[in-house]
Amino acid sequence: MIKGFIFDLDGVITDTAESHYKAWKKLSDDMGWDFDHEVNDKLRGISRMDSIQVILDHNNTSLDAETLAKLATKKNDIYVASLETMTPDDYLPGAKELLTHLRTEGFSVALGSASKNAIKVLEQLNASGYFDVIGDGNSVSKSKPEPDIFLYGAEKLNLQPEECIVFEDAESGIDAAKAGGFHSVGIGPKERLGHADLRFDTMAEATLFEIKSYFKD
Ligand code: B16
Ligand code: MG
Repeated sequence: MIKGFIFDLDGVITDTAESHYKAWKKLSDDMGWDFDHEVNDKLRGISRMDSIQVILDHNNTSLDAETLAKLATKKNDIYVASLETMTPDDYLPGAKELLTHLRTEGFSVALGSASKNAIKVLEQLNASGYFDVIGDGNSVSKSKPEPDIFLYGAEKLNLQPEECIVFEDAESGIDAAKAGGFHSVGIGPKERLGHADLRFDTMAEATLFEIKSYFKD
């Protein structure tokens, strides 16, 4: 029986991919690295340090750990500054409606994001009240596709993985949900999320009615 929901943040509740893109692009331009939207799409759902490694690999470059950490911090400062303009109007269409519906129906709800800035994003959206548990990039050390962030959320909700549905926009996020024994809903195209149990192109289609119909016991 489904008792809980665990939501990814970026790409499910709100769309920060373009803000991440602009921050990585600025850093890449400063460093003389090649970076475009295709590379940015590979960063979906993966941690900040894994992201900078993907960009370096794309540029056949390597740097020492200290320099890498400094550059990742520089990118993060640009990204965090851009969050100041985010408002409660910036939910992805349908996300706020689903979260509200889950609250009304008494489901347990956790956040399971790779982002270390998740609390800031939730504050900007005024969304913290929708979540019983917040799991973010500071909660676990192994990031997606490892299942740790979702296992953390389920444990804090006092639920078993098979009692929870994970919502994800990233291929690595659905991999993580499956590795942990969770049900999964993918938000995005089939080419990326064809392995999710259930998939919608956008959150606007992900109504509680549709979800309950699919996951009924
Ligand atoms: P930060 P999610 C992920 O969030 C993003 O999709 C990914 O692009 C980003 O690199 C990662 O958070 C880390 O973010 O630099 O803010 O710690 O999709 O797991 O909610
Ligand atoms: Mg995401």
